[in-house]
Amino acid sequence: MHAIWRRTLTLAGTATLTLGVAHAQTPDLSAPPPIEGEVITEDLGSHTIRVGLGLAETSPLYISTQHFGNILSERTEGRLTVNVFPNSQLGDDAQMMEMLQTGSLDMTIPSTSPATTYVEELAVFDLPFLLPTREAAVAVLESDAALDLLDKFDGTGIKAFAYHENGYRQLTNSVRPVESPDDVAGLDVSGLTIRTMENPVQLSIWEALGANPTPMAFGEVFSAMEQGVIDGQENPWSTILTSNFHEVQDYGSETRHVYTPFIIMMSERTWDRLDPAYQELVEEAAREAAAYEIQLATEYDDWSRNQLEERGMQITRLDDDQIAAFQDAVQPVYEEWAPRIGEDLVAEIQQIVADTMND
Ligand code: TK8
Repeated sequence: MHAIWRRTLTLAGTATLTLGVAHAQTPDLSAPPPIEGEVITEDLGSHTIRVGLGLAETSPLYISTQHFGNILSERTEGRLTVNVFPNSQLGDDAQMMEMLQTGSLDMTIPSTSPATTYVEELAVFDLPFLLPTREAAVAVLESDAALDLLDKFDGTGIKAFAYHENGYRQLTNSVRPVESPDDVAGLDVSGLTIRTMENPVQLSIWEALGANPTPMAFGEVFSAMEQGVIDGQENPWSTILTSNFHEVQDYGSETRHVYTPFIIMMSERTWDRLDPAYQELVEEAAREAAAYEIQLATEYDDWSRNQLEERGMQITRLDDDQIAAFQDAVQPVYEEWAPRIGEDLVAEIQQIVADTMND
């Protein structure tokens, strides 16, 4: 194999050069499902729908959003088109949701965690170790309990359609290998400064683990790590890879401490401008894109971890006992937050999870 200069995946549109062997940009991904269903041949108006995303062009989220656009355009003979703006270039999750409210952006697909500003109960997804398997996670995302939370955006100026997968979050840092909560807290040395999403439950998790949690918008994380303002962050392997975090993070730990979803959503102002036939199509395409995204995210997950290792990140796998130590340490998060999120909702989700485990 020849060592060559190559362009790595880009962050926020800036190309960086690294010396290394050529790596595939994406895993062998499933092709998008065929676009089926009736084509609307009647001219019901033409619209360009602008979608802002936090993640890069190589992310499962971006690829599925392209598919969403292809569905809309093929099934309206090109009258509905979608323009996707990746890399937080239009703003971070919180800003883009505000832009939906004012109508200055048509669509975005934020994590549930910052969306708790609008629907508090979405914080159920921030509870650590709630969704232990992907099968359980998908069953929850498709459940009435979860779908009812999307209806609660009514009256906010935002219309929420479906859940995508963000995925199992893993810890990375630039200081030391982490095998236990003690490694996070540091004991004799200082605790790791960890960027968290802008969400109080996420903050509680990292406080419970003895870190110095620092809430921050996603788009600022790479440079904050590069400049040493923070030691680490947590995100799914695919995001860590497609955002080039391995360039500034030497250590990863497979903690799987939280599974967070994304929500595909539209400005109500845009929605109101669409003919009812187009509205129906948008909802259908959003659901199809969601199913495809979950499939892509699943395909990306272990592949990304392996790619990160190949690119030099030292990744610590944790056995069941080691995971249990993290679970014990974050128990106070449940005590503090389950009553505030709603004990009934938490119990309902836990029951759906239990049902999938007993099958
Ligand atoms: C991207 C974010 C991101 C999330 C985070 O817009 O903030 O860490 O996991 O992927 O939604």
